[in-house]
Amino acid sequence: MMQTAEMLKVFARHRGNAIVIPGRGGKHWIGMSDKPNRDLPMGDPAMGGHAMFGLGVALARPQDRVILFDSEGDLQMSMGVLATIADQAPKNFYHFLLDNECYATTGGQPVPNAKNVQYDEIARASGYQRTYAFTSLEEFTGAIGDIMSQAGPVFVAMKVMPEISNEAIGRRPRWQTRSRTQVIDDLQKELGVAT
Ligand SMILES: Cc1ncc(C[n+]2csc(CCOP(=O)(O)OP(=O)(O)O)c2C)c(N)n1
Repeated sequence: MMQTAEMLKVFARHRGNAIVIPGRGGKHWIGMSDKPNRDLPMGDPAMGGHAMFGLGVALARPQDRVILFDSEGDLQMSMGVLATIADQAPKNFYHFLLDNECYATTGGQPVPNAKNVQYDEIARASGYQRTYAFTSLEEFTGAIGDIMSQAGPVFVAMKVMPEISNEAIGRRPRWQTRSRTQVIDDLQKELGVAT
């Protein structure tokens, strides 16, 4: 397993000008992103929606690369999205999965069959042409350059250490500095898209 923050540090060197949806890695990404106006941190949205949101952004912005950091609890809520993404096959879409084998945000409850589900194989069987699975930061570091230099859609499953929170969500320090509306507004301005 790797630390999400360490993995994101490595990824950051390959981000280029991509739009990044940091998902449940957002609390780490916010301190290391060099292009915050091209980030779409959604905070803690309804589970299951991140991948569809990412697909929508990728289809709307074919000229930009779109990177999504999904999580396995979210993905299990809406596994059918993998077939939809493979069907649409956006060349600019890079689908990363933070698999910590539990629902860390809400106290670490186990995700069904967490140790045995092979998400990269599910993505491949759903039609993704390129899929990867990494358990160590070293392997990930060695492969990320090549992964980002090829067209999407690509799926990259990563085993990450759970960072379990038990404090009531309302009492946790807020890492977001912008509301969702502000985040979308900032990206639209950055891209020169009329609002
Ligand atoms: C539909 C829905 N149900 C429940 C929640 C409460 N909730 C927020 S995060 C979370 C766990 C998410 O698990 P995972 O996607 O694996 O990410 P992790 O928290 O482990 O980083 C839950 C149950 C929610 N946001 N949406």
